[in-house]
Amino acid sequence: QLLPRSVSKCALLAAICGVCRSLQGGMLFPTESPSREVKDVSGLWRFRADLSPERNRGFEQQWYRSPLAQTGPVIDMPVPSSYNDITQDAKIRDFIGWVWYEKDVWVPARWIQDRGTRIVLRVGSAHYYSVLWVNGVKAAEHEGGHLPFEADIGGVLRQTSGNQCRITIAVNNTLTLETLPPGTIQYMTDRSRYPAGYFVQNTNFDFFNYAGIHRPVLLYTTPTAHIDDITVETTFSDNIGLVSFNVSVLGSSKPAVKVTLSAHDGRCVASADGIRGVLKVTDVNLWWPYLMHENPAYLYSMEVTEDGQTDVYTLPVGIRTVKVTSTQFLINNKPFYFHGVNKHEDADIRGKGFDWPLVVKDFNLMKWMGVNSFRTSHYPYAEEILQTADRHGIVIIDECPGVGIKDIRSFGNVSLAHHLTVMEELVRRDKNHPSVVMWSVANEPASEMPPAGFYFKELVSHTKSLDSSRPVTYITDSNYARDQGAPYVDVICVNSYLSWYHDPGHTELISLQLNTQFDDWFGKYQKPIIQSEYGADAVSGLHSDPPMMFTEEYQTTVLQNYHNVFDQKRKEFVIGELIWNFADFMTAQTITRVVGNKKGILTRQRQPKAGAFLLRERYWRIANETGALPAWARFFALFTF
Ligand code: BDP
Repeated sequence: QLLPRSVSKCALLAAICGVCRSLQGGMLFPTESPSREVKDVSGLWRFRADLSPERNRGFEQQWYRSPLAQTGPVIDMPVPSSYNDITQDAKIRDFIGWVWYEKDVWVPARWIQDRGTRIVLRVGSAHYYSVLWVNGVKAAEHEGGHLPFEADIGGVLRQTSGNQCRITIAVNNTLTLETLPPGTIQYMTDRSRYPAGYFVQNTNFDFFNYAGIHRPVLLYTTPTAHIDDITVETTFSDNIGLVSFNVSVLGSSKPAVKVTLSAHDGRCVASADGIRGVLKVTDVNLWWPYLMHENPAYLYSMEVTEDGQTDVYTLPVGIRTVKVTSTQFLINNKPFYFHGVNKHEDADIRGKGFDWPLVVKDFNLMKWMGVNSFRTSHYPYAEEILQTADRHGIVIIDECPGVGIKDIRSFGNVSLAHHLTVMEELVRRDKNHPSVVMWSVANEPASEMPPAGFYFKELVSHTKSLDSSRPVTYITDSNYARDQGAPYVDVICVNSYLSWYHDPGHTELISLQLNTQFDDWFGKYQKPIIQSEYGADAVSGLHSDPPMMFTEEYQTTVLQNYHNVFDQKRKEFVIGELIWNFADFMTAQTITRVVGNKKGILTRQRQPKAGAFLLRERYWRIANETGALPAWARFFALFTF
């Protein structure tokens, strides 16, 4: 059974139950506190790919029932990591179907003995469809590759074992017309060219479909009466900050909640009792983006306690507002210009596996380049990345995995129902991050097709009903002139590849064509525009003058031509520019990709190409023009460039 049967069953159920049902429960990031413990069970796991023709032997033989090594040969597999690039075996790199992970962990005895302790197993993300067992008992099932899922496993543990716990996770990377992103499995039936049972996975997106357990696996505890979710929304008036909060408590019929907000120095600046209310902060320190203020990224600490310290959860809170006019994007009522990048979760060996050295290096590079924002193209990134952005003041456009929706069959009700669920999961996870200023519901869908209008109306309005404090967009391909979704979004985000996919080699046309692009979109919709992708491939070290495609000189020439137009249009209604891409990244093998996409201004190993220096100079200059740079940075910008 190549396709997880339950994928279509779940999606169908969701469609029947109506597209606007809400997810149960919260998804607070597991943190330690006086009432909570966290145990990271990432590391080395046992691994086995199900290479049987139908990919279903693991289920037929119930590999979750006994130690995986007893079912057949297992290999070491690091978690978190994609499994694709870990071995020397192309069959594992290109594998499609179920793979099995297993690990034995010790659960502290006191967790098991204390019946007042809830024990939760949480998977940061696994791509694409996951089934989770604990000691052979099914504990959870989850569809979707970039968002967390968890299971309360206290009951199973108390029934089945002592303190040893065998965790088994089966993960299937098969994509269907109804998954996000969509894909199709194609069986090749010409026996003169393909052996029996031969199939390939087709997709419409331009990055490698890395798979496996991509983010940390954690065990954590809460008391049974516990804080399940917290929602904060912030605003301010003059020097008073307002933080409205809503706390949901489970396992207690009469929750007694106390909320306190502390400043950096630990001083309590506001407090309140009750599950909802508004905290008033005098002389507020607002959360400002990097390079926009002397003291960016100010975070308060909000401590929520339930019933006299029974449960305690601490949430970082940045107080800021976001607004959109027909020509501007305002953060704290001041115009904000996105000078940023598009990224991927992608690196050598680990693929899409979460990796702190890579995260910190990327933030250092972004700050070095004067980047004030990025878009999580084309799926939600790890929560640790969002937390880092909160702490550094890097602004985020938070994108869901709605990429490559090109087939008309992917605009049906089953797809829509799943897409709405994914938006619910995304907003539930990321709603409290001050860095997140906009939701992106899709990238370059075939928005000219008639069903797209209804589809995007539903998606945008549902996202707004989940979170009214942030604008919503989707990323449109400049080719889709007859766009059906644009009327519903707040900000128009346009991708275009002038002198690359159109008129290749003719950089002299960029100015004319880009002006036309902007004037057409603004003329039609009167909404602010972000150039959400532009760029050109450059193989690092390849040179030619006059510039030729694929050289570093060509990439910088394309950038310069775009920049000249941006500099005119940002005086009018263009509110941002995001280069495609921050770094080179892996793709499927095709005749248009030379070991991956080379539109990075950095190599995949994060070394700068000429374009990175060009962009660095530009971004610091733009930041300096705003006049809001901290003194050290103004000095730096003046004398460096
Ligand atoms: C854009 C896509 C992006 C691709 C890029 C490219 O949004 O995912 O990687 O084209 O072709 O249209 O480089």
